[in-house]
Amino acid sequence: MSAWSITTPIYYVNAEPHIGHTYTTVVADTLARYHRLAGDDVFCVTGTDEHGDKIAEVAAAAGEDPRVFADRISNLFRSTWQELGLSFDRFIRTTDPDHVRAVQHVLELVHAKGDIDFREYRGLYCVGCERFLTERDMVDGLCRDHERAPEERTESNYFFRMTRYFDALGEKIEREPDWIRPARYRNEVLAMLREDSGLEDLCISRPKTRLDWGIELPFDPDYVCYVWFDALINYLAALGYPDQPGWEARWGGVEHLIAKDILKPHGVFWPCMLMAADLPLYQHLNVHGYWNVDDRKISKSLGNMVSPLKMRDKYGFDAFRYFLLRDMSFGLDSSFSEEALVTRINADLANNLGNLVSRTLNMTARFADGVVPEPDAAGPLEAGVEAAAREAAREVATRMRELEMHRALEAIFRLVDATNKYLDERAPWKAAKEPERAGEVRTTLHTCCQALRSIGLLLSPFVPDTAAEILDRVGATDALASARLPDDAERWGAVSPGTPTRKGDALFPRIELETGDA
Ligand code: ME8
Repeated sequence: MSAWSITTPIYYVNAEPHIGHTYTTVVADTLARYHRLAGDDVFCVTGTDEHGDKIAEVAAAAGEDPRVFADRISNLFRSTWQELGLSFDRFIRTTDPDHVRAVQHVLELVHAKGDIDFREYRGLYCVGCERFLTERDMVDGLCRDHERAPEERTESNYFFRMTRYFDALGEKIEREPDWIRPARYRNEVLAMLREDSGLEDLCISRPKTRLDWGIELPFDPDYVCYVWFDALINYLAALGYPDQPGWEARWGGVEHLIAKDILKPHGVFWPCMLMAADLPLYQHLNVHGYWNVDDRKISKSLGNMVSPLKMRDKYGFDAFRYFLLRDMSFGLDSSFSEEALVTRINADLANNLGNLVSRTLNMTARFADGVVPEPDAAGPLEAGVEAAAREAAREVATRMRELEMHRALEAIFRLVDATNKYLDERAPWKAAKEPERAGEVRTTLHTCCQALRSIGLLLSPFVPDTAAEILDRVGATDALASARLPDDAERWGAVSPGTPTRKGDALFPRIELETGDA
């Protein structure tokens, strides 16, 4: 048994959950479900990131205390994931007392080691923004938002001497090519570490006179901690660092999931922080691409955020999560549209999978009194379906290790296709008309019931409710409780002859796309 601790980013409480957050959270949930079924020890973490300028500003704009504001949005994230059946072992908030303790603990360690020093910083400060501006914040020398010239100011701050770890980090990345994956992001991190990238030591404090919504530095009460230094430590705090039993074992198997937008803090700041605190590095950094909506970047002003609850209400959440997992190659960008969603649901779920389930169980009701029939000896066609189940189970195991969820689903649907094709070849609706072929009909339906059990087990991490329904209809309700993937999905003959089956309604009725929906 191996330990798998799966993390999502902790989301800022300045936006409501949308398709992007939902994707990472669904991937975490799918991996967690898969590894639980594979018998691994799984600990799954998500949460919210609540400190810093950004949150203080939106709270002020809403006329609310930042704590009250953060409570409200954090609860919205938590309840959304709960409503969608995405379950976590820990929902961590950066305002939780154990997180605050963990951050202060790391700050003390790194400070004691001599990796934090106090420096004067000189820069262009915008009074409207109450912060230092970067090149990107300015147009023609004026603040982009306030259209006024920033003033030159000097401020003293604490800096984390991160650059001294760059060589060690670069060596680690060279030594373990899939540590940051897929490879394109590993190469991006290597480029960040090169001297000409301009990446310097990290300013990790904000004077309270300017911002007090943050965690106080344990060695200087006039300052709070910079929000990224604070937020990254959630991954340790959520596992019980520094003093809860068992955190080390969990930390040993940490798989971080993020999108490419936050590669720098996770690929550079975080490993440097861990090295400075003399802690082991994470297992893998898994980086996915961006969802665009109707080929445009998601943004509040475009109003194209795509609410997961609305998608659930309209199409069912299994259909939506199937689309997310099937239509994005992990690592690359992908585009969402309702038209693409509906096309995918109709083709894969209504036609392919739905038809197989309804054909098998309708004919079992009609020709076998609704119970799994006793088969005759299996022939080459039956052996072909069994081999397809074996191949699917093994390929899913390989693909899940590589985080290629879309390929895992393709493999499962090859089994669905093979079973549909087998059913067409055997055509039990014709054979049933000839009494001397009764044995063949029984064998055919028996084989399809076994295949449905394998399909149900394999689909369970991806579309849990649908999979449970398929297993229930085929009389394998308890299969999930004791199943071990991948072996159990290969086990043929596990649904015994005589087991009652149930027809049920269409799993996924075909959807007609309303004009104007897309
Ligand atoms: O960055 N496509 O929080 P955040 C795919 N608090 N994924 C997307 C996405 C999109 N269009 N938009 C958002 C933060 N995401 C920090 C993280 S972690 C210590 C601190 C997902 O609310 C994706 O996982 O901006 C991305 O990395 C994350 O939301 C950013 O969430």
